[in-house]
Amino acid sequence: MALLSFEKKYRVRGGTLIGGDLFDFWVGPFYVGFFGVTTAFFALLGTILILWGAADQGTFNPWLINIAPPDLSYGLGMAPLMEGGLWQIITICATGAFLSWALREVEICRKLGIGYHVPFAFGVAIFAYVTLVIFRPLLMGAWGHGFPYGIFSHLDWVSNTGYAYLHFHYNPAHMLAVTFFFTTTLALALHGGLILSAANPEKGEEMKTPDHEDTFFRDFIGYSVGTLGIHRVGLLLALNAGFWSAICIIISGPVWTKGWPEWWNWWLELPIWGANVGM
Ligand code: 07D
Ligand code: 07D
Ligand code: U10
Repeated sequence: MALLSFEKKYRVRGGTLIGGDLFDFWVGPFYVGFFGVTTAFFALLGTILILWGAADQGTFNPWLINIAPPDLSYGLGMAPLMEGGLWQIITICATGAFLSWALREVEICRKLGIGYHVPFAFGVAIFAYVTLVIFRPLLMGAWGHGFPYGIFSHLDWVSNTGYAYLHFHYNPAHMLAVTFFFTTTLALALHGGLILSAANPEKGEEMKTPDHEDTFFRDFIGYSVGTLGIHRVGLLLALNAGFWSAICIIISGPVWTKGWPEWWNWWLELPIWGANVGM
């Protein structure tokens, strides 16, 4: 069914989580709903506050805008607006906007009668963000541990935080997350490549079937995970990438305060190496 006629058929009321019929309408291509309104509210307010912070900072250069969290000395209290208070309110707006966006996805899934896989996946990204700016600062006792909102300044935070643990690559959960990110791109390249190779043939040639796709991988590596299965694998890989990212940062500080290379001493200290240890 063509997209436009399908939209006409499915654009009926119902499926909302909250607000009943009140916001159950579309603006152009966008479904609104209660959570569309809350998204717009939080996104607009957050953006205005970023612009206010930028004006106070004296630059509207997008690369240089920097909204910093409060100094560590404010602990878990509120800071004055221009000393981190803006960052605190923007964090509330961002979290509110991301959660609203996820719930709007849920309402659209309910309207369509499809599963909640997409909002669940976005939930993992939100979990990583909330871990960085709420859970970890809470566990470490100061909002100042959150990352600053700025394109380059947030990179400085990542680098500084990494070196605070001497060599972040030795963080075992970071290793898992990086491996999942790399594997996700491998899987997507294989999947995109395979589908295009079979479903988008040269002019004049016939489109091939899923049997061809299965057979390619059976011939190649002895096994095909199947046409539905590859989407399960892809989702699982991507969700794990985000999940282990959240784990790798929540354990840096709240659980492990020394350099990450030192964590690996447990391996050297296993009682199986005999007397030659360290030689
Ligand atoms: C392609 C979907 C579109 C999204 C885009 C991002 C903004 C920010 C804000 C001026 C894949 C839109 C950007 C709305 C404007 C102001 C104040 C998604 C796509 C195009 N980062 N990060 C970037 C965010 C963190 C890191 C780019 C956000 C952590 C590194 C962009 C968050 C850590 C590098 C950006 C966030 C970290 C980047 C491209 C939130 C660990 C880069 C992003 C809310 C996760 C790369 C200059 C992209 C870069 C980059 C946005 C968090 C590390 C500006 C919104 C603290 C090492 N990050 N980031 O394509 O070029 O994502 O930086 O958590 O090298 Mg970052
Ligand atoms: C947090 C983004 C959430 C986004 C949301 C939506 C909008 C709307 C609107 C476009 C999690 C935002 C949407 C704003 C936009 C429109 C219209 C995603 C988030 C909710 N690292 N490292 C990671 C690698 C090193 C360090 C993660 C690699 C060094 C620290 C990932 C390398 C040191 C932290 C990763 C490498 C170091 C990380 C990031 C290589 C620095 C983190 C992905 C090859 C010296 C961060 C939760 C992520 C983390 C993180 C990869 C190197 C430090 C696994 C490949 C050795 C301090 N690193 N890293 O988390 O885990 O995405 O954050 O060297 O905090 Mg690392
Ligand atoms: C997949 C797939 C598949 C497909 C697919 C796809 C995955 C098998 C069948 C999808 C994939 C693609 C299309 C490929 C490309 C995608 C990516 C590379 C991912 C990254 C995407 C982007 C970078 C695009 C991001 C764009 C967005 C998020 C749209 C921006 C929209 C808005 C700002 C409007 C937001 C809507 C809201 C809030 C809902 C409510 C609407 C209203 C209230 C109306 C408008 C609002 C107002 C009047 C108030 C003003 C406030 C605003 C606008 C708030 C925002 C504030 C700002 C400052 C901007 O597997 O099949 O094919 O296609």
